[in-house]
Amino acid sequence: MQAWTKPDIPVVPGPARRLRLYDTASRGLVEVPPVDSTTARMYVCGITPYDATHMGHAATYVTFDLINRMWRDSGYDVHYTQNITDVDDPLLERATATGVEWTDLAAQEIQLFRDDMTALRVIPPQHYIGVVESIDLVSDAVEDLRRAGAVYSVGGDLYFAVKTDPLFGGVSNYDRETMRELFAERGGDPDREGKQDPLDSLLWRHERPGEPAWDSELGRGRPGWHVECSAIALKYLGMTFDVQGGGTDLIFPHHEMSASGAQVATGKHPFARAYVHQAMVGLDGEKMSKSKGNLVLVSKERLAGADPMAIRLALLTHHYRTDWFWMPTDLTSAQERLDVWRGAVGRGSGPDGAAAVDALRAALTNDLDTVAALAAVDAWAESEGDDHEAPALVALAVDALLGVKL
Ligand code: 5CA
Ligand code: ZN
Repeated sequence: MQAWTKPDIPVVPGPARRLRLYDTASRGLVEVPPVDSTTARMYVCGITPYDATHMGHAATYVTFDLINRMWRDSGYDVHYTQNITDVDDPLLERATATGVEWTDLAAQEIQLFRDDMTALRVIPPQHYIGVVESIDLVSDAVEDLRRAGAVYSVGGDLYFAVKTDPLFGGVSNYDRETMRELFAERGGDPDREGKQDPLDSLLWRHERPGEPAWDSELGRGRPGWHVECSAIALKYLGMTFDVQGGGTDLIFPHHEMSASGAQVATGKHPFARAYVHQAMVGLDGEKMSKSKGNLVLVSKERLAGADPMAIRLALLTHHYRTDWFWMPTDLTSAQERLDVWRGAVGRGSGPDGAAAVDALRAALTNDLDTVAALAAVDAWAESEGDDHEAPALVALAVDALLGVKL
């Protein structure tokens, strides 16, 4: 699948710093990639294409864009892969409910997402991969699991037996009761009769009348959700890549199951060196979600005249590990800040530019502390100084590191 237009990414002078990120699995800060590596590999779970792109989605992709930018600043060759869940129950249900062909709905929403990502200056992945174009890949991945003795059938649907992974649970660290609750809430079927373990997850759903299906060695059907991401990540990044990313709503079951499937299929561990999660963005006291319909869409705000750089700045105002609620005033405050910054980089001189850039790098490499990063730029913009090169240097760094074009 074609991704979107790549923004210019200027090179910033001065020494880079090593990125540390909070890893959900080890519950601590980790440095990725390892010191001796020249490449950095990241997989971020992409959209299910309907009701895209709301501010929660945007916050997620901007967060992982910062990781991409910090790695590039350190000179790493970044390999970035993102999927599109372009066939799955919620998409099919929405298409049926609105009387639109599911393929048309997906195509239209993917294009909207591309336009939003371009406007927000998010660096595109090199591999932007839909499930529909990966049917053989996913069915091969299920075959690998079958060879590893991890697959059984319930009425023709194929399931992954979680007991085959002794490390199952190591991504989320949740207890069984929590897992079971979340599994039921997030697309799982703990109560289906015939399953060996309530937590076993669907790998391949055999054809049902009126549902899309593809021929495969597994029988006519379509992929389950979790195996899609492990199959795509393994093919385009390989085992033990650096960052597996998405929102905290994906910790369980999605990231636990994808990691587990890959571990059982390859006999190796871990799937990713760090599991990084964006906290939830909400609206009016609830998580912003397609199923609840409480959405603020990037495209609507853009159409209403919002500067995409103000939207990006509004998202960066919150640390990625803190849940927050979108407020219309977020956008007005971000626009005010943007105006101040633009005024400051338009001056003939300012305070020490190299020091401001180092403060920006120090904040962002410290687990993406955007709150401190924005404060560093504010402090520079609010003071006077006689460094004539500072305005251009700060504008360059804000563009390259924060992705905000002034
Ligand atoms: N297609 C799957 C991942 S394979 C999926 O979760 N799609 S999604 O469209 O529901 O979400 C896309 C991305 O945005 C995911 O990484 C998800 O964790 C994140 N996300 C969804 N809602 C929010 C929210 N309210 N706040 C922050 N991130 C969110
Ligand atoms: Zn995923």
